Amino acid sequence: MKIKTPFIAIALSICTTASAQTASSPQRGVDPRPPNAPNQKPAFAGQTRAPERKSGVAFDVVTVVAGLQNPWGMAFLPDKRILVTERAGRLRIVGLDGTLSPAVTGLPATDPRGQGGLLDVALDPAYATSKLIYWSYAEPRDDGTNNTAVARGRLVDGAEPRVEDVQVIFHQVPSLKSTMHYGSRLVFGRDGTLFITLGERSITEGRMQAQRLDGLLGKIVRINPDGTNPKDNPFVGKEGARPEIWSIGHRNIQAATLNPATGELWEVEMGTKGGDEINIARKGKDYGWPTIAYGTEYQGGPITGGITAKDGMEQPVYYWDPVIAPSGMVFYTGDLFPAWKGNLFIGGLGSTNLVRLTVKGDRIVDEERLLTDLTPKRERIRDVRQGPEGALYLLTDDAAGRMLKLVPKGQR
Ligand SMILES: [Ca+2]
Repeated sequence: MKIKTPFIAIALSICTTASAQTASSPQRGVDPRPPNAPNQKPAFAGQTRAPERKSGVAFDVVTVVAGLQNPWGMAFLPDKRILVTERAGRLRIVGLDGTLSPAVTGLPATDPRGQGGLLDVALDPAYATSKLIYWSYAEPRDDGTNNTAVARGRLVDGAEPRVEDVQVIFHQVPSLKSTMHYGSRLVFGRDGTLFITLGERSITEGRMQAQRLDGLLGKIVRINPDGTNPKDNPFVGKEGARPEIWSIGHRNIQAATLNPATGELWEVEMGTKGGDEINIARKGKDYGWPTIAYGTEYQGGPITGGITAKDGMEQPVYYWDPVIAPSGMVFYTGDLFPAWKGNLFIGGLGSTNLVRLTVKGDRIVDEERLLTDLTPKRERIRDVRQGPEGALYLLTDDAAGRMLKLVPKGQR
């Protein structure tokens, strides 16, 4: 692939000092595997296979706690203890000494089949006074269908923690018979509204609704913390459109975070075979799924009409072919790793590593893969967060999953 942009020139100059080998082949990218859709062309230079640049940062990987069953999301309490979800339906609190609390009681039942269960968790922006926490989950229905839902409740701390005054503030509609593509990262915007990233439930019936305004499959929604709809959402007042919708045409978004430089919502979504993509989720925009997409169907063959671009539909900032199967993302803003400031970190489930990207404005200029040799085995990375002290925290997705933290070498 021929890529010529001013960004590459910048990255190349960095590479020259960092690694002679990288500098000699700067357009190779970090993934040696061939693309699944070799005939597809990026919409702009640098949209895929950014040059590899090793940041050369020395760090230790510390196990914070082991024995978590498929942990999915985490949130830091003001006293630095950590809320962590286990997909089977448990919310627990990791103490400062690494001990795990019993399951927090009072949460509604979840549907833990397939990719479902208890998923993300977030603190209220005013948690210090409200004690409210929010969580997303696969919500079972009496007729055998299910949907993504979000609830909030007041955390009552102690030896037997519980939530009280629980309110379910969001239900994805329609419910479907599927155990996949729940999306469900929770991100508070700077204005205090809550973004919920959603999936299209994988089955054809759901996929074909991802660009429709009368349902919430394949959308990012934006709600007030009490479940009401912000009056400045893009489709409020439009006949036949759901007022919760922020953006449309998404596949399955398990990672999203605010860009600290702009306050905009960045997200990574699971694509098909060769089409994982980063987007900046902007108000009212259409991100194209399933009309446009990179990659191919997992069972083979083109997606929809096999096109990758169309007027009125947004191009991803970046895409991966082959895919990483992303989950969890954060822009690093801490002081423990000065060389990583402003970098975007994304967890790889399928790639079983941690992706580091250098971001310049709305573009990705280089890529690095970290934790390619996690022991005792290669582990799927489910979530990535920055701790209050500036360490990077990860969850590994396994029946015996772990919470890990990356700290500067020798500073554990
Ligand atoms: Ca897209």
